[in-house]
Amino acid sequence: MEKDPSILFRRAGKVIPGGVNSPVRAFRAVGGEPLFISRASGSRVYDSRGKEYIDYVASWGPMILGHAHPAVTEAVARAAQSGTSYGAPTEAEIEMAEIITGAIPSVEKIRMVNSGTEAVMSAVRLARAFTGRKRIVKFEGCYHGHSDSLLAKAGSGIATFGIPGSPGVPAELAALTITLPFNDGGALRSAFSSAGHEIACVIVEPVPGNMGVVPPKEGFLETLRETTAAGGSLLIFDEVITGFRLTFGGCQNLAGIRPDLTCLGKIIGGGLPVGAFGGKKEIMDRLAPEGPVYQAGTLSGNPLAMAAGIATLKTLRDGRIYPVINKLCEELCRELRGRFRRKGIPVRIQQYGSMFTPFFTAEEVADYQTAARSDTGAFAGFFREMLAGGINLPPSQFEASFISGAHRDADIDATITAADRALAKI
Ligand code: KE4
Repeated sequence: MEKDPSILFRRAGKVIPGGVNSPVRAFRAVGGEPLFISRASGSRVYDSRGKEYIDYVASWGPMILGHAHPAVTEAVARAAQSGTSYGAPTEAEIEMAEIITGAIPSVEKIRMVNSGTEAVMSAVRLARAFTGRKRIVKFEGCYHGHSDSLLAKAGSGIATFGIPGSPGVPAELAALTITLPFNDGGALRSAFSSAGHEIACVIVEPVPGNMGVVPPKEGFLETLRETTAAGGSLLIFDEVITGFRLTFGGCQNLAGIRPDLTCLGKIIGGGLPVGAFGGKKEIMDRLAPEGPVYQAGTLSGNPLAMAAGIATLKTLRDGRIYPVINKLCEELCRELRGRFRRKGIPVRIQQYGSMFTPFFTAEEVADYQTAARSDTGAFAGFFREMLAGGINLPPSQFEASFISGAHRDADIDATITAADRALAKI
């Protein structure tokens, strides 16, 4: 039955802050009211009025196979027949851990949690315990979830709303987070020359999606690895987005870099709530009950989430999807670049594998300062016209769009047609 999204949004606003359970969904940065999605299948989502959209949000990354993939939905339905949670170890958790440790060589042991935030929060605590140091380094525009130490100059919703940090985070704690410009190896080296002995870890999105897609410059990730190793700090790759997005493993597999700890989420849960953090045995074995570093979770390794994640990873495992979705992404980005160029609109479409972002700026976006100089008003206008044309893009300049295995040439063609119409109007 069709439902008016405005009525739903007003009803939601009475009982949910901002009417949403995650801020960036509220369309505040692009104007208008959010869609209320009633169902999704393949490359499409359907709103509460039944209107169909080609989807590039992909639930912010997890839906690499497309929505309602039968392997995933059948696995979840099957698992649910045996119950939904036990609070005890299950074989499925072993299988998940074996798949991930088999795919990412730097991950010798892994702990399942329920979100990317939890994965990062736990990995940072573990790094502080393992090194006995307090300070952490992150990069401006990278988003690592909403745990207190990581909200400084973050990307995603923090960048979208221009929130400098977040009220409620004690200044004493925020002061322990050093924020540096992404792609600036020199800034990292000087931070280490002045405070290296205090730095527990450096955390980075190896290919940031949370300031929009910003590829790492040649040698940057290597500098992080060399500098942390020399300084006795841990290198944490936050691969919540990039894990199993760019290859069957982490972005680290492609970069040939072995971080000390890796955070995962999104794709490994197949759309159900999952996060994970893993790394070297000698570090991971400091975790309770093996070691003294406490970390826990009622629903960690939940049977339904494991079923969805294992079904997703088994479907990805032969690796055949990656060249296909990367090629579709290249084609879409190439066509869009041509359209904007012919209209004389300065847009920089940055792509990495099957993720992309149209930045409304003429300059190369190499860090958050350049991303922030984009014309977010022009992005919002383009977003609204594309939505009207049946294309569901992420409602923020500082996010990534994703191609799934369910997208076809026809979806790309329809997206280009919608872009032609949108450009005629903005
Ligand atoms: P969650 O706690 O939202 O599961 O994961 C936090 C996180 C950690 N690391 C990276 C690299 C991430 O991208 C995220 C979450 N991503 C955002 C979108 N870019 C989640 C969307 C939202 O906040 O609604």
